Amino acid sequence: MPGINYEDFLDLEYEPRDSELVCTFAVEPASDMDMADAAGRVASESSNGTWAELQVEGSITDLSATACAIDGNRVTVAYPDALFEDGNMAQVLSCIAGNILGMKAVERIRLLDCDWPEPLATSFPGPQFGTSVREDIFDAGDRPITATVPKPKVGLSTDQHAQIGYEAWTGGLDLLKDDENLTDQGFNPFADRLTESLGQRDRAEDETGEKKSYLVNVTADTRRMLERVDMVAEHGGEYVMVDVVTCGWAAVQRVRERCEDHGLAIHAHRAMHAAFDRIPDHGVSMRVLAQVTRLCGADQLHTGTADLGKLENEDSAGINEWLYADLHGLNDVLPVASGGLHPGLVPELIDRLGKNLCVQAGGGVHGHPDGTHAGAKALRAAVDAAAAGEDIEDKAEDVPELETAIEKWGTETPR
Ligand code: CAP
Ligand code: MG
Repeated sequence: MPGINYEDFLDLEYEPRDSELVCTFAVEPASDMDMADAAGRVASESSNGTWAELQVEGSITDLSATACAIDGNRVTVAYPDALFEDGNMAQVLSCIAGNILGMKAVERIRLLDCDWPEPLATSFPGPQFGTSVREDIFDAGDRPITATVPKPKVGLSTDQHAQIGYEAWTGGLDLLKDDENLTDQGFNPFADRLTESLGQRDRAEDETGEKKSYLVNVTADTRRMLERVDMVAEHGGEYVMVDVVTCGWAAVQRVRERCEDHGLAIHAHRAMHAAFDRIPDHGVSMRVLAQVTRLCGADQLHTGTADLGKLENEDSAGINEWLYADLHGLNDVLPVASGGLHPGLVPELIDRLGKNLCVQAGGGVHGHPDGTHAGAKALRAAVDAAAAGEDIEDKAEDVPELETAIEKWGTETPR
């Protein structure tokens, strides 16, 4: 039984077993500590160690994690499978991203990456649909699907919101998404917004002959979320939107279960992720947050714009690659690029991130000089052109709405 001797948790010759969860951390030890000592403490505090030498008798299962590699500031820790409860993301995170983030033994520590072993990964459901939503729901062929989020974020009445949806859908966009601040407030109640927006969706589908869908924000406490998921199914929706970081993954797991009962897809928004991942040498990387979101079962997830948009993003392309890659047979996840996008940025976006994507723009649609409908036409035309390898400036000769968008925002990529 390991006690206060942190060396018990350090073995640089140790080869992790296939069944172990292997995590990579960036560690900056406290000023009075060397890296080996800090690494041992990370493995100790995140498995079965504590600060005191214990006087506990009896046979106790050895659940020690092992700090098994140190490379510069990178520390690899292997966690035995028995440490984890199957299918319990809250418990997994309490181990690998819990107390260690606040330990005095480290000045800074960041959970960079996890290698999920089969037994633990497959104890989670993963996405129901993943990238197949592009085909299964929209028949989008080889282009990215498109989405918009009404602006202003909050304050539009239900009628205005649904009307904006109609204009966006008939302008050519696939998805209308609620903004993260909009759930069930007096100025735009959830139930009314759901039914009115789906009514406008049906109208837009009839007029365009294209499939359209609505990402209604169900985020709340778990009980309310499940009621809202049921309502979406009852009224013929295909999707729900959940803000996965603010509501927590335990709640996402319940939503995933209920969505499977109804065959609904989950769109994961990630507000508050930057509280974990923005400081580069501390916290939890977006890559790991994306891994956790995939395991818990979201079908699509915001992963940033590869630096083209308004927000700081951590390696969108690398995260997206991970979301597409095989994970012990679990479905993949469709990445959503959003935040400060407009039609002029679409070719570079597709160049950086590929076409297996959802391209979303709020301001870049509703800020079009001729309004939402024109903005939607411009975005869809830019996506169609870029996906087909055509120059969007050539396309703009046939699509005046795109020409106006390019005149307004240009095609320059920000530094
Ligand atoms: C986009 C957005 C999303 C951000 C979140 C917004 O609107 O709706 O919340 O995309 O960031 O309110 O900013 P704009 P991320 O198109 O008007 O910027 O996708 O990186 O999680
Ligand atoms: Mg938003």
